[in-house]
Amino acid sequence: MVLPWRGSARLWYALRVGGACALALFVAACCQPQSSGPPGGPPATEGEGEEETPPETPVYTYQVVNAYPHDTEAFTQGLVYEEGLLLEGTGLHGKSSLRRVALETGAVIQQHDLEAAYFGEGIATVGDRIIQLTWRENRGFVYERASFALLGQFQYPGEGWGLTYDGNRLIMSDGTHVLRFLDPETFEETGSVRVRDKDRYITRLNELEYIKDEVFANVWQSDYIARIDPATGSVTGWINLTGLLASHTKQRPPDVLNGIAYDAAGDRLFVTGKNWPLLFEIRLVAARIATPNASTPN
Ligand SMILES: [Ca+2]
Repeated sequence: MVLPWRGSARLWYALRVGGACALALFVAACCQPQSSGPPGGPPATEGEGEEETPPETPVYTYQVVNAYPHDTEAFTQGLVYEEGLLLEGTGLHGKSSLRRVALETGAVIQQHDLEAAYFGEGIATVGDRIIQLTWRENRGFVYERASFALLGQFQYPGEGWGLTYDGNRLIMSDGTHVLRFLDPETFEETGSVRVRDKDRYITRLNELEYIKDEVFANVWQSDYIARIDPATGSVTGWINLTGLLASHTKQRPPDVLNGIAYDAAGDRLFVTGKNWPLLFEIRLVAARIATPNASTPN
């Protein structure tokens, strides 16, 4: 089943989004940091007068609580925790899949392969359904959660990167600094926010996870996760995951960090990377925050 899409609405939408993206890319290019830090990482703050420097955005580091095997054939693009298991969406043409994976062994319990024409991206669960985006095919897939049976498809303009669900809305990234909100039944866009840290737009937002009223977002080609207030788009904190894989293996990361999942009942946070041999449960540590006396780890 392909959900109906109104042609005129699509054209209007494409024009609106296209124009907005062009402007956004121009603005984002103007706002890129001029000095230190990886792409998308915390902004440099040097060079300003002490009295005029705004409070720094908190930066968290991590403690590794557990490390679990992860399939190095999995080009991780979407990750969701599900009662002792993980749901994982993988990418690359000809290798894209939807999987159900045992957390502790990394064993693939169930798998649905996408046709080679599709490059799988973010996934999210909505009740008894799983939604999966594709990169540049403008196509989303809807599966029955238990069986992975394909229930339907939908279309959207622009690229598909990350996806998560806040209980009411799907939240989608597309490689820019914009998060879109989608109706989980019709997949129509219902709003959007532009993500910024102070006066700097944060682009390349990738895999997403909704955690306690915040959106956590991998920033592509960086070791950072942005913590975002979805009401405003403001980055409220950064998680610096530098050295995460190296802390357990001598292997160089085969590709970038990507994949965030949250066990709400157990308050456990999981992260991994594309083709990584390990998936980690981590605990956040407040490493550097604006107030010197408030550095207690949480
Ligand atoms: Ca996720």
